[in-house]
Amino acid sequence: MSNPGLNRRSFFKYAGLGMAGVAISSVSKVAMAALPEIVTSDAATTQPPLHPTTGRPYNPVVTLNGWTLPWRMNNGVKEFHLVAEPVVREIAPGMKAHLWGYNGQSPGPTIEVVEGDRVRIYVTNRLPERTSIHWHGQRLPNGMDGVTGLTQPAIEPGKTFVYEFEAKRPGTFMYHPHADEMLQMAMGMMGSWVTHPKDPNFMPVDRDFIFLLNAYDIEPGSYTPKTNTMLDFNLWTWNSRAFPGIDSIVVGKNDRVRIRMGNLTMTNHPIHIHGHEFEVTGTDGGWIPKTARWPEVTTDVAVGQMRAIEFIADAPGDWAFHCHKSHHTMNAMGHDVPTLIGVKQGDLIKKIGKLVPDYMPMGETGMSEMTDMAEMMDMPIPENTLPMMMGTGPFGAIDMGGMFTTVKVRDGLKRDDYKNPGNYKHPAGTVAHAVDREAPPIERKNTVSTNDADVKVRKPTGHSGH
Ligand SMILES: [Cu+2]
Repeated sequence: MSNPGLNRRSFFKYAGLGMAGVAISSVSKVAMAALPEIVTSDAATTQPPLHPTTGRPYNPVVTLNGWTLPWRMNNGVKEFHLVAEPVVREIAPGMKAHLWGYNGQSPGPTIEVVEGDRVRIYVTNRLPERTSIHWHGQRLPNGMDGVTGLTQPAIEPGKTFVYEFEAKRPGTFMYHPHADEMLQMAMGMMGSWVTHPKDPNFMPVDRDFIFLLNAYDIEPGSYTPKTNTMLDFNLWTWNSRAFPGIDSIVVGKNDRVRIRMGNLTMTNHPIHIHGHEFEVTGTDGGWIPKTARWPEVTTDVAVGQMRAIEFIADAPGDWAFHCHKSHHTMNAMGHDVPTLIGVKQGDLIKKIGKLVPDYMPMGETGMSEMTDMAEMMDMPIPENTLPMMMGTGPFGAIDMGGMFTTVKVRDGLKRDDYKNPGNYKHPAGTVAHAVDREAPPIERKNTVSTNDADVKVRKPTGHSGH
């Protein structure tokens, strides 16, 4: 492993340095050595794909703003070690959240195995309450399904459990607790799982991305999510990041691209791409035969679902890629604000100002002014809070937040080059621009008055030019 941002808090490391016998003297060496080392990451940026050096070959995925958990081979069994623990996650520059997650981050690391692998996962609980892990979508023995009380006793704080099963079905899955589930998932406990096909040439792609849709309700000025919120979340995130904190999806021109998305929020997300059409090629139930696919530019990902989409990235540019629910491309300040378009606030401000000295009018011409104000930095927003719309592009404010990023299609990228290539350079004459001409006066065909009850509507006469 040469990924930056990874730390090894391992017994083995200290033993190797001759420091054994200090902290571990009270624990049997045999018991300690039986557990795989714990690898953690504190990076909130996308880590390079982890190419397998042991076990069977496969084409690794890239976890958006995340990473893949290294494993060790033990007599032919792939062994992983997950630690459930409190973590600090940067949601976007300027805001950190106190979440629960796995191995230093929320979401936890992606687990990648190959169809037919024997997998053993140790789960250590460093939370203040009991937990378990459910392996969403997997074929496994009932007792490995991770439902506290139903299929296993809870993993109490300080305890380590082991799960073991064969990764039977190739596809995309998720993992999350099945103990105090509402609270633990609202705190960020979840991760992705990919079982690669035995045959690396089955449905090959050039770039393969994965992330989870999640959501938080963190009051402006605070750090910890409100865990009883059912629908009114104020941070809509991909892998616990909100735009502009979500990395771009960087792909080469003519690459076949797969994006796998799992939804562990409380509502559906219609995910939309610009400039391309895709097909849904997989769900958490398996891969979809070619004859059963159809073209789309938006696909709804319902709660508890995974969708894998695929497209040929043949159109160079910086293409928006986002949830189509407009409230989900907004950050914390975007809620509970009255619509004030067209409301002249001049006199009102003076009156309110006497009662509330800090009152700040907003929204008179729409909400874009919010972005401008935030950027001018003269707008007092609470500490640790993201303005509702952020992000700057080459042409000005992008007015977005939440579940939004860009697919950047570029010529001549090297394998494993996922660096942000900067802004797209548009060929001359291909950018929408202002015209220096007056718009003609509007000629109204129908008259509808909303000013009085006596509304007059003239019906079309059948020859008005349509
Ligand atoms: Cu959404």
